[in-house]
Amino acid sequence: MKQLENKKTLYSGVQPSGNITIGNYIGAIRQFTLLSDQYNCLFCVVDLHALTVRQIPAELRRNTLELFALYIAAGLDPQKNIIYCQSHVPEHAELTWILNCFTYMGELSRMTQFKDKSARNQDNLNAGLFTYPVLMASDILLYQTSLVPVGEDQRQHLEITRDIAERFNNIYGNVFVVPEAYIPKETSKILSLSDPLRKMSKSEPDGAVFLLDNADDIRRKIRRAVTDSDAEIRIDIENKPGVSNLLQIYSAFSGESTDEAIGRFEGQGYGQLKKGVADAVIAGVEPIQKRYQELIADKGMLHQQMMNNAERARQIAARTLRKVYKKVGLYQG
Ligand code: ATP
Ligand code: LTN
Repeated sequence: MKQLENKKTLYSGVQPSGNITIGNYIGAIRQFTLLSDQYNCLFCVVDLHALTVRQIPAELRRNTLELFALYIAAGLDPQKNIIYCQSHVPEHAELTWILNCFTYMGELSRMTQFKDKSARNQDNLNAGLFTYPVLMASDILLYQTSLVPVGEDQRQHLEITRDIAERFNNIYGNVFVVPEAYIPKETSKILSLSDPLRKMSKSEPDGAVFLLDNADDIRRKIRRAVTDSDAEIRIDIENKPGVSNLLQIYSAFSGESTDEAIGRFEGQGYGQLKKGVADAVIAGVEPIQKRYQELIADKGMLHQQMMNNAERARQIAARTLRKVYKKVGLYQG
């Protein structure tokens, strides 16, 4: 127990905004499982973030429980780690208000995710989309987090989180731990199979393989993946993004390095490469799918675990929020 307390804190979150892709798995959830023994970990289903894009209520509720089950199915233990739902811990929204007052309009307008998402949601350019990174900073800072494993697309959000934490600490003393991003190069950006110039994304199902897809769908999607015409198997993100992406997916699921993968498939043509990738993905997702089906069959148990974990998260979050309220001068009696 003592040793557990000495570990640093790791925090990450995934939005329940749709089905989880193998990009989310390789870039995020799988990294969590690889790191979880070395840290005190919190993994969040960030449902408040998902609201920045219009959601169908029944689907959001379903996706929330499914993502919770998937975290566990992927190998994260809800007893050792704290796996919980963001809206169950009201301190996230409360700290967000305070930190909004320490974040500049200018820095938020430079966020590329805001620019991308607002271009794609012209009919719903809401203020939540703009202050999304402040809610994310609150998630991270509430738990005195040292390490945040995320995909490349979140690098800028980690930088603004650090800036907000440092700005606050400079005024009020050391209130927040300033977190580091953990973004391993090879797994941080899995590309769309239909357009390998864009990242694979759960809100863009075209070009995405989902973690719960059946074997036939996985084979079909990978067989159709866009490649190029020179038939050479090597990593070259600039000139051969499609083939490089397939090699990276293969490597993540098979456990072989990309060099070993190149050795294995060299000279065999893209058809064989795609078959090998599909086999590796299917073998990798199969045990997760099996465990997931068992878990989702007992919703009562999942619900209970979710509530217990929210309580554990809340105790930590409340401590930080109390300190922040005091420091900024809110009358606490
Ligand atoms: P949305 O399409 O709703 O924005 P998303 O697929 O981008 O969703 P998020 O919930 O925003 O997924 O991200 C969850 C985690 O997965 C984050 O750490 C993010 O960086 C990572 N991630 C998302 N897409 C990829 C990808 N294509 N490759 C690697 N990591 C990714
Ligand atoms: N914004 C992230 C999800 C997210 C997150 C977090 C990740 C919300 N809060 C805290 C790490 C830590 C995304 O869109 N992928």
